[in-house]
Amino acid sequence: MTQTPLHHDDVPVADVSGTGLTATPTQQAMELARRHGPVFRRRTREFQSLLVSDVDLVAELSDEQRFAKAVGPALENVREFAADGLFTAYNDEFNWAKAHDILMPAFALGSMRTYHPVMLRVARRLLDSWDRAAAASAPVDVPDDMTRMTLDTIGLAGFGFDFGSFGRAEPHPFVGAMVRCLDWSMTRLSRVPGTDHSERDEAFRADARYLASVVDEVINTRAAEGDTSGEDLLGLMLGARHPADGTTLDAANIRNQIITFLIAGHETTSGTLSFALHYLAKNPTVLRLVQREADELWGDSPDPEPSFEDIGRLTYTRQVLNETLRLWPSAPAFGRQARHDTVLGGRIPMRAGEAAAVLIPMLHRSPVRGDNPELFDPARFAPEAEAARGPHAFKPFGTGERACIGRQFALDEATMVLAMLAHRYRLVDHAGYRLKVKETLTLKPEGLTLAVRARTAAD
Ligand code: MNH
Repeated sequence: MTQTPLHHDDVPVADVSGTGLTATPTQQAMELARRHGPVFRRRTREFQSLLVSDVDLVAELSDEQRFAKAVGPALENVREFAADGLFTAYNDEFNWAKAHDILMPAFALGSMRTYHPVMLRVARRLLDSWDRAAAASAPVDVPDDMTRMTLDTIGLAGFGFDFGSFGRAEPHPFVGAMVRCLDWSMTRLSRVPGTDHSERDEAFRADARYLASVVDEVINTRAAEGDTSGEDLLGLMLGARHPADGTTLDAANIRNQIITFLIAGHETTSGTLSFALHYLAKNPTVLRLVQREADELWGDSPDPEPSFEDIGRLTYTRQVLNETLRLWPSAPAFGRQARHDTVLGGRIPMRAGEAAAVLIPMLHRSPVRGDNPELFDPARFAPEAEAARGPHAFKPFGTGERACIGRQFALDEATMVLAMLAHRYRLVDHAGYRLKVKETLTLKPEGLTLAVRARTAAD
């Protein structure tokens, strides 16, 4: 998309064309926002972005009459391997509306109940693995294990495909290839013109081909079972006809959707759970409250059987996840573009098609949060307190009709797993971990390990 921004305004400009984007562009942008305020232009050598974290401006950008999703430079790169999948489709691409309509039923409230047994089964794989680590007094690699758990869950719940991640010494190779593809999409934004990137691009294409080969395996596994119908994501993709024209999704689009869901369906949930475990290990009082909530449901049963209804009862655990997503929204930005010429905040002219990016971590630290926005405090998400802040102060799942389709899926999965882990283990910050946020388009706590011990009556 070409942009011809107007400049007759007083928006501060942060020029980073000298240094370029760093390896942690979100945290770099957060620093720039601290310096330049809640709306500024970031200028690199190649492009310029309007970065917004002011609640009122975000409320305007969320107005679907005036703005729509923008597929910005980063998502343009992701399109190189996810093409017209739901996440990276352009608003006016027919396959977006078609796939959205066909796949929506899989995310209706009633469908969440059908995923519950699979989520529980995979959660138990995680507990078995942590039990073994506890018995051996070995620390656990938190982001790796959360990734094992969330990848197996979306694989089984969405596609009936078992990645078997807990039976592997290293995460499934899909994960490595995916992380490198995401990283390529991010670092491609900060390339110095004139330098040779053919080696990296070749490696990227090999990784993208590998992701596509995993998709073939997923489809062939279903075909071998002889039944391509069904209510899960893959069944809907292969079988469901669009009401408007009676056709199913085409083969190329199905592959793009499978790649999209295998990535979007696990990577961000894994980061969120990893950050949440970090905060629980650092905040014993909060951990205690999560444990109390779980104990009330499951007593001291060594192998509880959480019901689907239990998830709705884990309200404090949900607050912990919301507070985690406030501080480190694992998908940290989303783009919005003007539908027609307009003026943002009464002073920033935007041409039709011109885009702004919402810098979610800074929106979530805005002055409406009070004096100490850096403090981890799940009490902020007590229902009355959050309702008073209105709908635009908290946007970890984006906004509008292109908001996250998997939000309920992610929250159900994360809430149950977090409560089950807190119920069963004492989390020990054995290494005195200092939070370091790794960026590969999404965010994760780098190098987080914890020691886990079975809880005793005294805990
Ligand atoms: Mn999810 C879109 C964040 C879990 C599938 N997701 C988005 C967007 C954000 C987001 C932000 C909007 C991006 C944009 O406007 O450009 N998603 C998350 C977070 C979690 C998450 C923080 C977990 C925590 N997402 C999931 C899960 C799935 C999923 C789980 C699937 C099972 N997300 C999607 C898809 C889209 C999306 C698909 C694109 C929807 C669309 O544009 O129609």
